[in-house]
Amino acid sequence: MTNLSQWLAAQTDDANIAGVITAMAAAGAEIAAVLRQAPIAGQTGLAGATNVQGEAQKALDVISNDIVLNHLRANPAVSILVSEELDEAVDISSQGAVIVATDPLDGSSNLDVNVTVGTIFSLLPADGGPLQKGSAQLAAGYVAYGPATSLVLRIAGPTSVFTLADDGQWLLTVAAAAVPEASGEFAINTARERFWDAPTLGYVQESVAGETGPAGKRYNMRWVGSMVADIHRILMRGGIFLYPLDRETASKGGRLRLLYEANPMAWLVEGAGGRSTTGRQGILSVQPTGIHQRVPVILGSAEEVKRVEDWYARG
Ligand code: P6P
Repeated sequence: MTNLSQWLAAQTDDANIAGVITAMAAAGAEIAAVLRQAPIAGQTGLAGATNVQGEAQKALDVISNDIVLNHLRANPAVSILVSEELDEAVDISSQGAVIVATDPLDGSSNLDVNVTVGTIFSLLPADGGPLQKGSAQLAAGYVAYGPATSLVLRIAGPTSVFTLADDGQWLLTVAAAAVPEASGEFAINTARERFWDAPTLGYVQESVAGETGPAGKRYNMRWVGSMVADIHRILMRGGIFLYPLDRETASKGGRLRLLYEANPMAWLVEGAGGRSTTGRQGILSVQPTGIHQRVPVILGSAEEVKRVEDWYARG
């Protein structure tokens, strides 16, 4: 089976990109080992601090952030690190060619109940600074800490999936993920219905109406509450993920973060033939104004995302 270094050699001749991806993969393998033992080590609780988002930091949020930072500090290609867990961007090396934006442990509120969580990361060219559109990404990826530990990566070609072997190697298990254009599965937190705008409500009601409704087919609903878990399902079998702008999140611009959640996931999903939007524009075309900026996130099977865009286009 192809391993990560062989895949990287085939996908890019840029040693900086290959080096940073290798470092993030190593950080992911280290975090996976920590998570497997966390309940025994008593590390699933709170860290007693809050992050810039005002969210209570879990001990493992801080530990995961430190692991990522340690691996990146050892890598001369990295110029700046933007992390969900750090208020300000961290200067790593003035000679670095690559900016890394990361959510070191997304979905950590699920750790206490042993649900899949992940590390999400985005690579940007250093010369443009951290506030570049997602379309400028050099690469993106995530590590999903689930029944298997998966590393999903895309540079400029296919979105590929690796599985962490017992010997510590990342082995290629899906060479080119392909998000089915059509799907009968949507992922949204339906407890927020009272906050939804008309397009979101319209799309969900059409879907729930099933075979006799405008969509003309039956839908199922899945919501893990861990973005990496929901997106990995969509990458593997299709579906649509929605965390739309709603009346409660509007003042903040949305719930999920642009630089280290929306952009990398949009890069990966679009690389697999899926589609992404804020409802009003493609996620990768959003011009960031801040490193912790939030945006509405709708992405997945192209036909489903297009139906949501059509609802927004009706105004
Ligand atoms: P809600 C986890 O906190 C997260 O950032 C994403 O991983 C997940 O998709 C979302 O929030 C869940 O949000 O409102 O359903 O708890």
